Amino acid sequence: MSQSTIESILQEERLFSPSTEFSQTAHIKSLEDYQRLYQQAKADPEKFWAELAEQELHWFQKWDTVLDWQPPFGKWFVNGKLNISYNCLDRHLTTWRKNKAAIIWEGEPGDSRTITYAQLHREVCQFANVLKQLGVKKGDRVGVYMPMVPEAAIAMLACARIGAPHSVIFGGFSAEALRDRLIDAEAKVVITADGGWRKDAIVPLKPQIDKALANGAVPSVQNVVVVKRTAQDIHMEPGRDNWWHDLQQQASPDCPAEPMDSEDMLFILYTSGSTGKPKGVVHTTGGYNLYSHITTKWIFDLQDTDVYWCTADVGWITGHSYIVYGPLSNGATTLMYEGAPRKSNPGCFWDVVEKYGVTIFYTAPTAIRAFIKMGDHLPKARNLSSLRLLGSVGEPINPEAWMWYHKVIGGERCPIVDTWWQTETGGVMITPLPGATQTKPGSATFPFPGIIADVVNLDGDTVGENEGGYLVVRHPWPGMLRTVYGNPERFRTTYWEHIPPKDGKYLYFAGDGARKDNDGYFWIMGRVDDVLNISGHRLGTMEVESALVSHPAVAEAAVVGKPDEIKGEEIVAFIILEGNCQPSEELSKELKKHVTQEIGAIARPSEIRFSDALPKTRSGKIMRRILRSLAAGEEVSGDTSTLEDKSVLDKLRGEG
Ligand code: 7RM
Repeated sequence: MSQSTIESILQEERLFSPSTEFSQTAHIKSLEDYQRLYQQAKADPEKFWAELAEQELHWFQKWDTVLDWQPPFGKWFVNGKLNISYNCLDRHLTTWRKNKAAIIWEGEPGDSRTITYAQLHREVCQFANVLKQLGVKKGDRVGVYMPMVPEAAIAMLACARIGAPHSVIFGGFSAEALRDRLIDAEAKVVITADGGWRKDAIVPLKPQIDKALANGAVPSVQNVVVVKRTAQDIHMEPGRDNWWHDLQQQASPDCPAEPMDSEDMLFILYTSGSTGKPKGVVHTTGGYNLYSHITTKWIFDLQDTDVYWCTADVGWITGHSYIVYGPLSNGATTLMYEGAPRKSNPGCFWDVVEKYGVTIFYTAPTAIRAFIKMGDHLPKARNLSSLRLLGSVGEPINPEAWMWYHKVIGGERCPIVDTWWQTETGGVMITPLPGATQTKPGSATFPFPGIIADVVNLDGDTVGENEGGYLVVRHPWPGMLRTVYGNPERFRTTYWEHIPPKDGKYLYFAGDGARKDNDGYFWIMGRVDDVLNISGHRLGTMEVESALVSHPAVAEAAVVGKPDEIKGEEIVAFIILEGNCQPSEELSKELKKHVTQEIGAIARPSEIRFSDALPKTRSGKIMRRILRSLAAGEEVSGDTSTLEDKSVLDKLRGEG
């Protein structure tokens, strides 16, 4: 976060109350209601979650223990049996929602489709049978590498229906990143499309799959299913590749949902950490179903008349919890949009809001800041009066962006929910409840009922009011990750032992810095580790550095984030070249392209700085703090006494 943002946040005293109108019909109607729920949950968390699980979900068989906590390993609703696809589909078919729109899809260029609950159920059952025919069994992992089309949600729900954990890989990831994830997950089948639409152009997806699977690099993969979306020529490998529509047409629509154990794995989703390769975050069936369901219901105040739109991609956790599972489990209408604002159509988001009468809109601060720059005339030329609630996610929202969102998009009548959470938490953890919470621009406000969040020092002790510290959670919750796929040690050390447990009490370490103000409001200050947040996308510095050093010209690389007005952060890479290589504009371009090939465009450095040394401690650690100051063009302040070679600083300044 930039210095000016921090200063404006520290001065923020404005308070915004939900309108009486909004509160009256909301699920949680007042601050007192919230506080009562919060206290009940705190006093007896197991009772609180058990009552909700009973009321909100359909169980084939009830659990016998609510929580089995063997820190840091937790099991929720032990021996309960359910299926999230049943909760998202079948149970709505016996109600009037049978013919309600489940998914409204707005595609590019100009395609659209509305799928009712009955139709979605049929498609999911058929595709579940397709997977079975391809030999996918309960427990087998399925990779999903798709554009934003309904088939992505259908594939996820079909996997869940037969108990095959999915691993969705964002369509913007390169063949290399895709291969790493498919290998780690040992995927048996991969679902993809020929291509997707991105800013008026076709992005090839199937060729990336071919590249990832070439030369038997992922031996576990036996079949690929390809949705025809963009219809360009692609290679189809005989005996391996199948067209979605061919298989789907022949499949029976009869496929009862498999009764899954609460703790059966529902999905793996890869996310970046500060060290090593991305981690496969594991979520399980019962706890995740409940947590994504109840957070969607209360935080977005879902009512049956709502048209709900979350602009995330299904390749991220926000898409999992708040495009697919949460909204569908609640029987809501969820909108999926394939497009993105672009020069040829900068007002496209507002066109979608107007076209479908969107009532709830959930997006990221980076998008809001881009909208501000595009100009108020775009939203002002559309009728946005259907909107009644706005949400923000992915990174801290600066008060200026919050105020613009409130005034220009929300017409000063829509509550804003600034939702803090992570891939690991499964659902939103710190957030306003829109009918109850008075909001302060830039603050995620209070923990969701049942979430015991705190700001602590490295000893695990609560820090004082307005003092910065580490954001932690003191009690397990149903949506929490259960492990890191194939690496329980990494799970333990990254999240639960970073702050050493005391007297058997384990704290979940989120990796974010935070502060609580005099009124108990949480202010999230950004990552405290080497995780970057580029336009709300999470990336590890190490990942980008490994990509850079895999280029033959690079001897050493150090990557830092530099504050950016729109993206939040952008990537600056400091590079030491191999002895026989010379810095050049051309090489700089080539290295950027290389990172795009190795990881994807989201990891492309915006700046390459060649150097002949890096600031290191005597023990050889790169001092990123110094590089961050240099990248931001700030004075290097603070302690530099551990710097091994002080002349490095002058050299680096000369380069900048
Ligand atoms: C949902 C998601 C998680 C990281 C997290 C934070 C940052 C997310 C907010 C936020 C401030 C917010 N999952 N973050 N939401 N920071 N205010 N409302 O983004 O796993 O991809 O990223 O994102 O640093 O640790 S994620």
